[in-house]
Amino acid sequence: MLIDKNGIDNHNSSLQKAHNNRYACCNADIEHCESIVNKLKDFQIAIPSWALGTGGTRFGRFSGGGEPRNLEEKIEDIGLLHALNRSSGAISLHIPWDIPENPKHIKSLAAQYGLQFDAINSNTFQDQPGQPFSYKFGSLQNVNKAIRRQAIDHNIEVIRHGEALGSSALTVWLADGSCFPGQLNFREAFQNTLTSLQEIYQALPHDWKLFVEYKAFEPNFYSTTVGDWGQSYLYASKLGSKAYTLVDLGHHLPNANIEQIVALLLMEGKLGGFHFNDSKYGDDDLTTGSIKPYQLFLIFNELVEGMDARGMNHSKDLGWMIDASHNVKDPLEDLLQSVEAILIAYAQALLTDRKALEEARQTNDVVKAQEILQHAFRTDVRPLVAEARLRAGGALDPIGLFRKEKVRQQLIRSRGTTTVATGL
Ligand SMILES: [Mn+2]
Repeated sequence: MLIDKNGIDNHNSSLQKAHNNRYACCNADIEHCESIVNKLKDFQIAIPSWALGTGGTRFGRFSGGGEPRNLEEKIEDIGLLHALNRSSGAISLHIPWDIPENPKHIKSLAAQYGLQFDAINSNTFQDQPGQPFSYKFGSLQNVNKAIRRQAIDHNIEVIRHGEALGSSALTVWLADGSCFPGQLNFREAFQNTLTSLQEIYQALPHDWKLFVEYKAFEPNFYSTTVGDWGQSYLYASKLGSKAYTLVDLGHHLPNANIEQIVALLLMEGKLGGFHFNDSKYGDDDLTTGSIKPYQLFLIFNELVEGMDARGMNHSKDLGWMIDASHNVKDPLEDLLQSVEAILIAYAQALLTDRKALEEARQTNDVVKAQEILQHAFRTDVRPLVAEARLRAGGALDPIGLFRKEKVRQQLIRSRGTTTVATGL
């Protein structure tokens, strides 16, 4: 392990005094500070196996070196993140990019780092070497039954890989759609997709969930067969109680009110999971909280309120995952930033005065409602997040320690400068 307990302890003691002062101020100022810290400590965000290398665009890819060369090294990298922040205790695999050849070994390796296996992801948006049929014109929606069959079988195979690792959810994201008007019969594409999903659903173990992820556009530019939350909700409702909608922040049209979508899906018991990222224009896959931190807070505000209304466990009852790509940053530093941004938004949502907000709403006091939300958003909760990390055995300043220990340089030394991790 490139970062050990000793290193973390030394790092923390050098920062402890300043941190204690900051935390004491928060504790004096914020009601229920301790209970917020405990909830932060429990909150875990899964890291996808495809986000540990440098991401590319269709124009180019600029690797920073030291990328993980196989699944074992990806697990090591996530173990490193988890050691630093104690909030990245799960990994989400993408098949076939990361097929666990020896699941027992992979499962025990992950356990050594305190990692569990989160939702597992299928891939019918790319053709794989040796695959008999192409997904050029869609997978589960395809007009050709044999192509649908191939895509269904792939998803069932993914479920079996997940079972062997202890996952309990399958995420299906389909690139299916059309690029030009007239290309597809929308109803037929929907029906084919539904029938295919029904077959996959039948193959789910009894305690599994199926997440249906939607996306407004790209790679298809005229229609997407699971294009928005309404369409995803339609599939999830028709499939049954184990099927849920998955919200990916970057998969909406510009300015969509994602917090409202979240509120309604939670109300209907159909929100299954979340993919975090941020965007300025479209599915930019930027670091969570880097562009619209207020939106992230408003989403968490609805998540906390909606989950509490249904008596749900914040840390366990929804699937939380980062789904981003890093084309100019060190992927590990970027992931540390994303997790931090998520925890900050969550902490701010937890300190929102819900009783006062409800009173303001009942009296149509719009000014007061805004004041309450923005008071929470403008509160510096970073000392609470750091305190939660400290109590869980993590580092007070994860990126600071990552840099001080020259982790990337060590990874480059052991893995080389030309390694390319599988993924996007
Ligand atoms: Mn996603």
